[in-house]
Parts: sequence; C-alpha cells; structure tokens
Amino acid sequence: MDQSARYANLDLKEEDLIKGGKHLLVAYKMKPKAGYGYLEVAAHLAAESSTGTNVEVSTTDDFTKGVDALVYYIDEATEDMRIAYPIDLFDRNMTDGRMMIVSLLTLIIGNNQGMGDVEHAKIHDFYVPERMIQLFDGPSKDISDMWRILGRPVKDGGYIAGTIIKPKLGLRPEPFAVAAYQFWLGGDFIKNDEPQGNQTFCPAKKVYPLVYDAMKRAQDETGQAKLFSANITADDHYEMLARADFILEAFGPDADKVAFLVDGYVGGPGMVTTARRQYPNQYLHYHRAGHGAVTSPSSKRGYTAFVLSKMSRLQGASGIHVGTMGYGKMEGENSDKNIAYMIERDEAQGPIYFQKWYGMKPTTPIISGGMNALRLPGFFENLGHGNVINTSGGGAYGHIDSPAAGAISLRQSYECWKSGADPIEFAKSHKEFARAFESFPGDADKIFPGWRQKLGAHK
Ligand code: CAP
Ligand code: MG
Repeated sequence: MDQSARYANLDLKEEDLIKGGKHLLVAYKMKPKAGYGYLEVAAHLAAESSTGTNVEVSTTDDFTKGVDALVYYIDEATEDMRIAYPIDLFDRNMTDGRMMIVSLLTLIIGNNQGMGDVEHAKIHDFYVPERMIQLFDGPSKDISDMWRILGRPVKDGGYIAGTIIKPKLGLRPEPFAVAAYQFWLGGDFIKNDEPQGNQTFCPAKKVYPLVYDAMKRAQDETGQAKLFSANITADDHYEMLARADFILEAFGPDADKVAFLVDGYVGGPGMVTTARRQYPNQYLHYHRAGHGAVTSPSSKRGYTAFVLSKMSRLQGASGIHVGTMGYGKMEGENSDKNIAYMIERDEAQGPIYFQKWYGMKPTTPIISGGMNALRLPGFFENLGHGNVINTSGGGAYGHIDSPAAGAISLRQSYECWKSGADPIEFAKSHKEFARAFESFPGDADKIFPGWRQKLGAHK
C-alpha cells in the first residue's frame, strides 16, 4: 500500500523545519528491496517509525496524523532519504519530563531495520532542535574536571596519557595492581579493559583496594595526581550500583579521581543513564565495544560511529571512544576527526546537519586502539589538537623498557608534536621516545623510514 500521500511531503523545506524547532530530523541511506518504489518504501518506513503500520487502521484520528513522521527529502541515486519526526512522538520520563535515547532508537532505528520492503537503511546524521537538547541530561563532568585534578589549566589542558591494564583478562589482583603502579609512574590515566570487572580470578573487592594502594604510592613517588576509570558495567542495575559504591568506598579520599567506565553499546542506554544519573560526580567513560556491528562502513544498517557519538553526548557521556582516525588498529579514517569536533565543540557541521549544542558540556574524544608514541604525532596533526584522553595498552605495556617508559614516551610524543619538532631529531634527546622506535620497529619502518641510520640505532 503506497502511504506516501500521508507520510511524505517533499514540499517541506529543511531550513523551515530547523527554524520551526519542532522536529528531530534524521538522514538515512536507504535502499528499497527490488520491485518497490523509492518514495513508497520511504513513506512506509516513516509510517512504521511513527504512527502507522502497513495498512490504514480505523482508530486513526486527526490528532494522530498531526504527529506523523514525514519523509521530506529523497534522492534515489544517492540513497539519501530524510525524515522529520515531530518531537512529541518521543517518550518522556514520568519522573522529571526528560527525554530518553531508548525512545529515539525504538522509533528512528527500530522496526524499520527489519522491514520486508527495505533492502537497507542506516542513519548517517540527525539534527536535534534546541528544545530536545534542553531535555537531555548531557555530561555532568568533562575533561576540564580531569585537567583540574591533574593540576593543569582547565582550558586546553592538553593530552592525558593513558593506558588499559593489559593483558585484557587473566591478571590476578596482585599483578594487576603492579601493572597499574608501573604505568602510573609515568602516565596519568588507567582504565579497566572493557571486559574486566569481577572475574573469579580477580575479584573486584580484592583488586580495587590494591589498585588504590598503587595509585597512592605512584602519587607519592611522582608528586602527581593519578586517574582510574573503573568498569561498572553489569546487566543488573543494582549490580552496577554495588560495583560503583564499592569502588568509591575503596578509593575513599581519592574517589574524585575515579571515572566510571560503562560498555555503553552492549549495555544499552539504560546502563549509560544509570551511571550518569546515579553518579553525577564521576566522569562517565563510555566504551563502545561492539559498536562495529552497526557502525562499520561494511554495515548498511544501523547508524554510523558519528551518530553513536552524538547520541552519547545527549545521554551524558563525559567521554567516548571515537577511534584512531586511521592511525591505530581499528577501522577508521582521517575524516573521523569530525566525530571529535561534533562532541567537543558547542557547534559543528555533521555530514548533513549543522548542530548547535547550546552550552551542553562537551564529551571528550577518547583515542584508543593500537596506538603508541610513534603513531600519535600523525594523529595529533590530523586532529589539530591534543585535548584528548588517549589509552594505549600495547603502546605502554609493549615498550621494551617498562610501562612507565611507555607512558613517558606517549607524553613525549605529544610534546614533540606540540613543539613542531621533527620526531627523529626529538628522539635524539628523549630516550623513552627513542626507545619506542626499538619497541615498535614495524611502525617505525612504516612511519619513519631510515630511522635506524638517522637515530644510530643498532640493527
Ligand atoms: C585497545 C583496547 C580498546 C579498543 C577499543 C582493546 O587496546 O583496549 O578497547 O581499542 O576500540 O581492547 O583493543 P590497545 P575503540 O591499546 O592495546 O590496542 O576505542 O575504537 O572503541
Ligand atoms: Mg579494550
């Protein structure tokens, strides 16, 4: 049944919809199944994503039609299809009237992901009107809170050298805490790896007190504050709270130096908002493990990493992993820097929409995945700044001298880029950075051909 007479209006102008402020606009890449008309399927998708189904129903009244989602733009050649969703469609908290990401997901990327007449549909951008920005929590803590704890300027406080306790799993409490101590002798920030929690061989109630002890000793030895991002991910709301409460108690007077890590993609919006609302005093660290199932360029369904990151800022992530923009081990490319700009600035241009954030706190780009001191200078050059948290697991624990040397090499890498120095010249006067060449010779050969002769390193 062709529903385009009701669920499409190609006379609507995008600038008018934006000016009107009453619609969430969503840009899809959509292709109908063979044998179906483009506008017909787009209209059916809008129906199923708002007030309709595949047939007219007798219970529809005029008010219902007033909240129909409307297809307002199509370009079959580029598969560019855009829908305007009246903001009144979306569910609101009974408790405080605020909006919720789960309602957006259920509608704009819910049943439409499995419709029989849609070959594929993927969200590439969305526009949030000011009223909706006002109705989302947004971040409560941001990178300025971390710079403050680190004794840095709270504006442009610069690069936060971090790592992930590696190996990913398998360390018992004592070696876990030793690994933390060794990195903290040179670095700022340590996170649990995404699956680390309360495994039987490393109980939370045993390991976190030891990690705190390591933090205190490293602080005493270096005279610097240290940060830890503890994983509170769990299926059960009360389990999350139990983990978070124990961790805060374990770190006691230094609890302000604890961020909470949530595996937000696999855990879902409820888990992110639980952490955001129950612990507003803690930096909320959104790990996106699993996102590639829908965000990968190889996936034609779901939504992009850009969309995931933009949604995380609405939810209140203090920081989210945004990939390594072609410089690390995960999928990504240089233009992914636009993801960072969208979540850290008060206004930015997305693939389709220009978005203002009206003062909502920024979400920190967290850079992780195969990074080390050799790969960072190119990364910073592409992004244009270093106001990020970088977590290099292999890049720290794979440094041939020590995790502390690995940490120092990461920081030196930032100093090298910031000063505009040639990395090879810089390496001649910075030992840990120089030893990163020996630690990661494959990267060194690729990024700095001829480095051995120039550095006078032995074969
Ligand atoms: C990186 C990492 C990160 C992924 C996340 C890992 O370790 O801890 O979870 O990079 O990817 O488990 O692989 P290394 P993203 O530093 O040792 O590579 O940040 O793209 O979500
Ligand atoms: Mg990891």
